[in-house]
Amino acid sequence: VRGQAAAAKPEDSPNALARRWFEDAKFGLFVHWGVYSLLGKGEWVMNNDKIPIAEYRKLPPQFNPVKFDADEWVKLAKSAGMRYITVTTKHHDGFCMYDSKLTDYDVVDATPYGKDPIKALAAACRKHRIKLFFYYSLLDWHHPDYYPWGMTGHDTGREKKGDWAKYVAYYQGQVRELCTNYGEIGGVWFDGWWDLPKAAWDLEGTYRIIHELQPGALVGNNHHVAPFPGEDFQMFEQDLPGENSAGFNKADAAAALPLETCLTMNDSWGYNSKDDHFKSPEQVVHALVGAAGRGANLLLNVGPRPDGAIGPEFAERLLTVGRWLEGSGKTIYGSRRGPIPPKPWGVSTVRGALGGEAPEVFLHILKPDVNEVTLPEVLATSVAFPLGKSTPLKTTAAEGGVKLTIPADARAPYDTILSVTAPMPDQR
Ligand code: H57
Repeated sequence: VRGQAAAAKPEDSPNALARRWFEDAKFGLFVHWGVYSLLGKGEWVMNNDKIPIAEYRKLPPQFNPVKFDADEWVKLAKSAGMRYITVTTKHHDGFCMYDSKLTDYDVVDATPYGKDPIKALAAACRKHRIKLFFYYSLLDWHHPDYYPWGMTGHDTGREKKGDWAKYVAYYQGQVRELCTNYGEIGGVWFDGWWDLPKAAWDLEGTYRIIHELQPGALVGNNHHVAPFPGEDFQMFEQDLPGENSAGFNKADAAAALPLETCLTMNDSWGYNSKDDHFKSPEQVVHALVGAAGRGANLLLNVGPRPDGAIGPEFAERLLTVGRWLEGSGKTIYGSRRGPIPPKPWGVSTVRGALGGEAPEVFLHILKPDVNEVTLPEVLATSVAFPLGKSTPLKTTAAEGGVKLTIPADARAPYDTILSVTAPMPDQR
C-alpha cells in the first residue's frame, strides 16, 4: 500500500543515490579563488611569504572581481564535459568567499565587491543542472581561536592563545551556513585536517550537520589517512589512487567508497602569474582515463584571476578535453574500473556491469607505440572492436592469453579505445 511502504532501502537513500551519481559523474571542476589570487603567488602565499594578518587584511579592500561571471564558469565546466564544480568557500587564509554571518572577514563585508559569488555560482549551477560542492578549510591562519597552533601559519603575527571550543563552534556554524543558504549542494570537501591531526575537530558532529541538513550531500576530507565514519568518498591529492608521487597519499583506496583524484592544470591551485607549466590536453585526458580505470573521478583545478576571469590557458585546454569527451565519454561516464587492472599500456573501464546488461569493457590504450595487448584466455570467445568501428580486431593465441593486434587505422588521438563485448572475469 502506498504511503505505508517500509523505510527506503539503504541503496535507495539520498546518500546512496548521490554516491552512485558521483561515481557516474567522473569529471569535475575544482576552483581555487580567494583574496590570495590578487598576489598571483598561489593560495599558500600568506604562509610562504610570512605575511602578518595585519598586512594580509589589506587584500580584501582591493578585491573587486568585476569580470566574475558565474554563468561563464559553469558554461566552461559544462563544455569541458564536467558534471560538478568544487569551489573554495574558505581556504587556509581564513577569508570567506561567501556571506558568513559569523565573521566580517568575508567577501560581502570586507571587499568593495560586496556581493556573494557563491550565491551567484549556486544559482548558475542550478540553472545549468550541474552540482556544486563546497571546499572548506578546517585549518584557519586568521581566526583568533584557531589554537593550539598547527604545523603551518606560524608567522602571521597571531598571539599564541585561543579558545579551541570557540573555533570548533565557529567552523561548524559556517558548515551549517553553507548547508542552509545555497539550496541543495553536491557535498562538502574538507581540507587542512592534517595541520592539527590530533585536534578535537568533532568531525562526527560536523558530518552529522551536513547529512541532516543535506541528505543528498557527500562528505569528503582531504586528510590523507584512511576514511573516517561519515565520509562518502575518498580523495587523493595530485595522485591517482594507489600512486603516491606526492609523498602524502599513503592511505589505501577504501574498497567501499567512491574515489576522487584532484589535480592542478599547471603546478598551482590558486592563481599563480608565473606558473605556465600547463598540462597538455593529452595529459589531462590521460589523467581522466587513468582515474576512471582506477574507479576514481578526476577533479581538475583552475585558478581564476583576481578579476574573476578563468584565463584562456585553462579554458582552451578544457574545451579540447570536452571535445574529446563528446566522442569518447561513453567509455568514461557511468563507468567503473574495468576487469583488467592498470597496465603499462593503459587501463580498462566497464559499463553496464551493474544493471544486468552484458557488460561492455573498454581497453584504453594510452601509449602510442603499443600495437598489441595480451588479455586473459577467456577473451578467446569474445570480440574486440576499435571504438565506433565494425571490423573486429585480429586475435591470436599467445603466451598467457589472447593477443589483440591494433591496426594503424584504429589508432585515435590521446587514447585508442577498444570495445570488448564479452563478459570478462574480475582480474583485480
Ligand atoms: O587546496 C590545495 C589542495 C587541494 N590542498 C591544499 C592546497 O592548498 C594543501 C596542499 N596539500 C599539501 C599537503 C599535504 C599534506 C600537508 C600539506 C606543512 C606541514 C604539514 C603540511 C604542510 Fe603537509
